[in-house]
Amino acid sequence: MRPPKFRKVLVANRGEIAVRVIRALRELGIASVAVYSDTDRDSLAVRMANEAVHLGAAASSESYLAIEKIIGAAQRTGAQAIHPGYGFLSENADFAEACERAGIVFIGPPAAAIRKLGSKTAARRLAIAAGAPVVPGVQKPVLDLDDARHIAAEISYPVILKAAAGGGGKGMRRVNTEGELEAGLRDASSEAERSFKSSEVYIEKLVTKPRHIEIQILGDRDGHVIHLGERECSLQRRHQKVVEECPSPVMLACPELRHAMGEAALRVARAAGYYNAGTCEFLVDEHRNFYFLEMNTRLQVEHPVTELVTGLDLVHWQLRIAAGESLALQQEDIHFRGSAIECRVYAEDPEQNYMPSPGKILGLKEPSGPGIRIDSGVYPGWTVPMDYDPLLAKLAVWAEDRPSAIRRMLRAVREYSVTGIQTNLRLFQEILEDTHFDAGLLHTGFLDEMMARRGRGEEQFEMHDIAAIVAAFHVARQQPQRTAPSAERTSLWRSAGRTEVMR
Ligand code: MV4
Repeated sequence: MRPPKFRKVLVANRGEIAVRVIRALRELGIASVAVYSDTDRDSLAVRMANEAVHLGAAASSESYLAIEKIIGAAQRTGAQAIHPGYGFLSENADFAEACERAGIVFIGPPAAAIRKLGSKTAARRLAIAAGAPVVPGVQKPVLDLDDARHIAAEISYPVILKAAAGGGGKGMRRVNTEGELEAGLRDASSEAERSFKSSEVYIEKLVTKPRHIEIQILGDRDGHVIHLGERECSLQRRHQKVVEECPSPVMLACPELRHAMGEAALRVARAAGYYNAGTCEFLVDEHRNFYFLEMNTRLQVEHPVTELVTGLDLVHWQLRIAAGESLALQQEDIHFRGSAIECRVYAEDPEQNYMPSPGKILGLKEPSGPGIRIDSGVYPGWTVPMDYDPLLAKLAVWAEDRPSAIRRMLRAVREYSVTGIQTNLRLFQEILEDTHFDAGLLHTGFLDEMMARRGRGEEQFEMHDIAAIVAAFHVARQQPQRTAPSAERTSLWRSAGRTEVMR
């Protein structure tokens, strides 16, 4: 293999993904530079990197989102490239362009593709032009209630209202009948305004009980693009993925669906002039019709399940493509073997409606043995900060088939022990022992239904709860020795008539 073009790469991220990228750099003989905020001074990534540069205060705006600080760190350390990980600046076209202007390689897609695919409406138009199926709907924002009535009648109920300026479920409302439309439009618009500073919403046909299945894409700068199969990501809580797996159980019953979705994803990627790693998200209905939702222009959290089943190292390929190498893989070279499942281990308190549970990790016992992979960003004695997403680690397993993978994951979860903070580990045991999960009967409402079956529906917060939580934050903020949760990390919002504290 040709020697790497990069001698040194800066990792512009934190936690488990920073450790993951540093490990890939070590294997390729490339020096690593970590960047860190005040609260991450003793982080595992800082300990493992060859060099580390302090960015500033815990607030992301002062650290992991501070474009000029990060580029300055790369210039001062002589890094030839920057890996953005996921989240933070990983899908920020301005950052990608700032890197290129500074003569630093952005390890990801071209800024033009990030910009093109970053707008949901532009991505939908691009997908339609590329011949990828999209959900029936009208992408232009509704003008008023009459316009909404007309569009919804044309699409036919049930419909879904979505915020034009953002995603992730905020500003989304299901409307079953015309009688519900006025209230739905009012609620969706006001939440869209609060969340995205734009009250514009548009209407789509509701896909009932959909699966959320995504296709991994890998392309080089010469326009050669392949897909690496699918990931089943339907197990989500409040639009946060919890358990992912590869292959999707639905593909085992319908392998031609993988080919059709893979081809659609490739058409979107080619139309966008895409290269490096990316992911096309789809909804799949109960009749196995699939609909393009959006394309994520970054490496995903859940990439390990694809790596386990294909045997490829996606971060290695990202680095090689960014260094100008051609993708020496053809579609026929991609084979899928066995089954992989990933559980995202969060510092969350199941007794407090999965509120973040920061604090010092007193004890840590991680599972091991055949087919176990742990991508962790923590160690015993590390204090999980309240400033960022509380992901501790990803536990992934591989086995010859899905039933074996479920058994192996159950064994691994039972071996996993974290003391000093609360975690969501017990939730995985419930999921893995659930007969509907075992049968592969997955859809985006699965976890809500499973919890309802177990008599533990999502708790609702009353406004007096909110007042108590806000007061607690205020008190915490007054304590000199503690940093209160940063505003950008935790926000309260109303959704579908209930109020939840959301990360
Ligand atoms: C939908 C849908 C059903 N029908 N669109 C949620 C956030 C954004 N990614 C799109 N989402 C959805 N769009 C139509 N026409 C259901 C969802 C949805 C969802 C999608 C993927 C993963 C989890 C989800 C949880 C709730 C709703």
